[in-house]
Amino acid sequence: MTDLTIPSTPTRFEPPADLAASANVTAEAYARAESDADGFWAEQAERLTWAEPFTQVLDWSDAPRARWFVDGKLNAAYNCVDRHVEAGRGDKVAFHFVGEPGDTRDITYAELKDDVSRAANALTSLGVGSGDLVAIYLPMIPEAIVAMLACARIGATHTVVFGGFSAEALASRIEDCRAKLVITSDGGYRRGAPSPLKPAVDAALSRLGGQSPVDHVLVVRRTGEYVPFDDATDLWWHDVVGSASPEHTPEAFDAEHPLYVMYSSGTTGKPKGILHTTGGYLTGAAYTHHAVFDLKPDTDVYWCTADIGWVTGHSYIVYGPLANGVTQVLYEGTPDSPHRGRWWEIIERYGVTLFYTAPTAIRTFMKWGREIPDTYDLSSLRLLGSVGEPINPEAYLWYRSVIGGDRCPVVDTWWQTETGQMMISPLPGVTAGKPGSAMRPLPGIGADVVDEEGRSVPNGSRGYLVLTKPWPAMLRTLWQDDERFVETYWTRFADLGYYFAGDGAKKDEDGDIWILGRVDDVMNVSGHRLSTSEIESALVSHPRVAEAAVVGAADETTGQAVVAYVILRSGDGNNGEALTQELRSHVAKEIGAIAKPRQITIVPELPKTRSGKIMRRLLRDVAEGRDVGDTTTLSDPSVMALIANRDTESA
Ligand code: 6R9
Repeated sequence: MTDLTIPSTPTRFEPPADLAASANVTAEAYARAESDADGFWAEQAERLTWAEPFTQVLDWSDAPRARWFVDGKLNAAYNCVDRHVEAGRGDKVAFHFVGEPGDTRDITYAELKDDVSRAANALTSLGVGSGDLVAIYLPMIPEAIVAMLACARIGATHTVVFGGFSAEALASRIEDCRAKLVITSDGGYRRGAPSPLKPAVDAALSRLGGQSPVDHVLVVRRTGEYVPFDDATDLWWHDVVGSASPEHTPEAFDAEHPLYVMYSSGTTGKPKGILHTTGGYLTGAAYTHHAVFDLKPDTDVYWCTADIGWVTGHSYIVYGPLANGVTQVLYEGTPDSPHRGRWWEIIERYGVTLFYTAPTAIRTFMKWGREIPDTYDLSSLRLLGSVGEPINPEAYLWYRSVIGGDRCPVVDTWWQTETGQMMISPLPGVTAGKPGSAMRPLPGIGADVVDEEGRSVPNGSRGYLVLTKPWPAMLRTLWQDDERFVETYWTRFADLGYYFAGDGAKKDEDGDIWILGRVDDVMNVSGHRLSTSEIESALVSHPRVAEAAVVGAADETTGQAVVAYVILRSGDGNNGEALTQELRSHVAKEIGAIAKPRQITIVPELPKTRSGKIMRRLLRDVAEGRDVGDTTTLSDPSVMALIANRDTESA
């Protein structure tokens, strides 16, 4: 986690007067939701268009398995697209798409409706229907959103796999969810060059061989580069979708119909398939997007820089913003292609008013220097959001001042793939924000910081972050692993019925919440969740590695960085730089480039307790350059001296 030092008297920034005066949500919302939670959430659900009304807000009788908006029926794609067209807003731009090479495309809601309808018809013609799983492995191009909405429209459940993940990671996800169809592209543009995607799908399918559940691969042409094509399975998107009819009548699905599965790193090597359903999820995403960004759909231009391969892209590029009918920017590439002012140039060009990004990006821009954003006109901005990891006060202050011109409030939004929607965040028209604090649970949300026994800690103390009541966008279960769902989130404080978030937090003297980072073996690298054991498994799958221990060490730019300690199998061969490079590439191949260790140190032994548990805490001390703390529980305390030695050699 970022080394977050909580100042004793934090600075506070009052909401701008004009924003407060016309804010979508005022302080009353907290009391309203507190006194009548069902009524409050029913009101939020009315933002959506229901084909059949719900008869009950929440059925919690089988807790922790929730049913929200019981008996209600709706279509998520209709809510995100058609109803805006029917309301006469078809000409409104849904997306200003900016490709990395500089190509741009404006897509109106009417065009989006036609595209989604064509894709829905195409999927149906490929035999995909309600209850089927579709894997989406695409760059940040409009077709990614069209594909997600087309699935939702026909009741197929999508699982978007981040384009940076490797063939191995893709194969395990396809296998776990038994996807019938994979939607991919020849590639996308990254750092000024085409970067292929389809070959990873081919490799994943050949790895699965006869076990592969996939009937077809639908390929979007983006880069025009050559791709091997297997006529038995592969189809071009422009052929199949391009020739399909733009007429499609959406069917209404139950509020609890599975909308998507998003795989996320857990504390074991096997990623968790987090399941989100339709009515509650869409309500939670749409309400928080409206409340936390103070969204004025007629005038705002919104830009969330997340990738649709992560939950932030699902809730705050696709479902929340489209349900709210806003105009947004969609950008394909990296912040430094072709130059380091690319993002600010886009904000200036499209007059972006609401901007949502991650602390790791902000820290990178800080390193590049304020001279870069200073040359652009960023005066259209009126609100800035942060997500993915704790934002250290320095980054917050820089963001607020350099990007926000000291005029825009910063909303630091804490939430997770599991929560589906923002949970702890300032309300921009109400809260006097403190740099570094996510502040308070949003209206209708119950969150607390508790001790080992689940008792609320007094102000000024640290503890575990818990969620104390159900919320509409909560995960419903883990895909085909309900037992792990209960075990992971609901067992630790079972008597109290609390959801265990896996984060440590502190309540300051005013009772405001500061998130301190994960308390489990999950790392946060540039806002991406990675599991230590997943990377360890990748390392030990290399023939030269006998054992590996991975820790997340504080890193100035990425929040945490992957640092690995490896014991080699005996035998000859190179043990030096060439081998560590090879191991780094091996991890990239097994999981993806984001999981590549920053540093690998080859050690003779790992620090273990007498019961054989690796003491990662000690390795983290070494990785972060601290004196090693208490080693008395080690079975052999002398190993730390050996490791510390190796670490200085390799540094
Ligand atoms: C949305 C998302 C969830 C984990 C979460 C926490 C960290 C996210 C944060 C934050 C401090 C914030 N996290 N937002 N920590 N302040 N505003 O990132 O989902 O990828 O599932 O990660 O990220 O540790 O538990 P996900």
